[in-house]
Amino acid sequence: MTLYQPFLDYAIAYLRSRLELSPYPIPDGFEYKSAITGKGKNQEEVITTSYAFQSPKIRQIRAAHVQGGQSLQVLNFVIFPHLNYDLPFFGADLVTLPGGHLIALDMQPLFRDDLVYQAKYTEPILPIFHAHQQHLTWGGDFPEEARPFFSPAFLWTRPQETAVVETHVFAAFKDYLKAYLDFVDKAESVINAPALTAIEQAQLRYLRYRSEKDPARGMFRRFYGEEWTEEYIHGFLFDLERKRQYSSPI
Ligand code: DBV
Repeated sequence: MTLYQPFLDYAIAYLRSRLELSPYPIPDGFEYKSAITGKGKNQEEVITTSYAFQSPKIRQIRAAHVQGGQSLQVLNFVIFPHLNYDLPFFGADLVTLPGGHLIALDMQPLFRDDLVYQAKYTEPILPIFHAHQQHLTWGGDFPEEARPFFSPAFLWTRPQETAVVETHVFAAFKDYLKAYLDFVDKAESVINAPALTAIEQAQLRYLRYRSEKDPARGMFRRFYGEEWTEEYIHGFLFDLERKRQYSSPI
């Protein structure tokens, strides 16, 4: 069992227990991808598997799971609500590289500096954030331009010990996911036209940032080539712009 498999299994089972999940299409060639990296004795198979679901309020729930041996494990898990809800994104980037673990967990806000929005979607999370932050201390610098996309409850940490990932990070992941689904339960459809436009603009801003700055781009290109990588990023991981072309404007 690899490091993040229990996170993935838990998340899918828990989502099933609380949402009416149906499959979300994964384009051909992305459900399973494998490559061999390294030379000689250091050869290692790197497998990337993808999972995707949708529900009445959620446009896309998707996970990318990269398994490449002890020093290369990644679970990137994002929930994208439908554009008629003001829900934040659930964002988890759980990364293990030769240099160590890097953990990002947040309810990523549509409107970072809007105090009414913060009261609705950040304040309820703060007790959970503070409880976990005692074990998961601030991970230090991260790209300044990414700031607008994270909430004040952004759990960002670089644990030294794998045991910390298995215990404290897993506990935080579960608590954030539960809190997120509590928000989903309560969310009511937005019908006001200016509010809908603002949501769409915020979703596109987030999506464009993440697809342009995907920190995994270099890794994926090395393993699977440029063409596969760009199609994976724009056609699956961050696919809103593609999907929008085929649906009528809300
Ligand atoms: N990150 C992704 C996807 C990944 C992925 C889809 C499927 O968005 C993996 C894989 N993240 C991944 C890898 C690294 C990071 C790092 C492999 C290490 C890159 C490297 O060191 O080579 C949060 N992820 C990071 C970093 C941050 C995040 C802040 C450090 C980047 C740096 O220091 O430059 N999550 C990430 C992020 C946003 C987010 C930037 C922005 C909104 O939600």
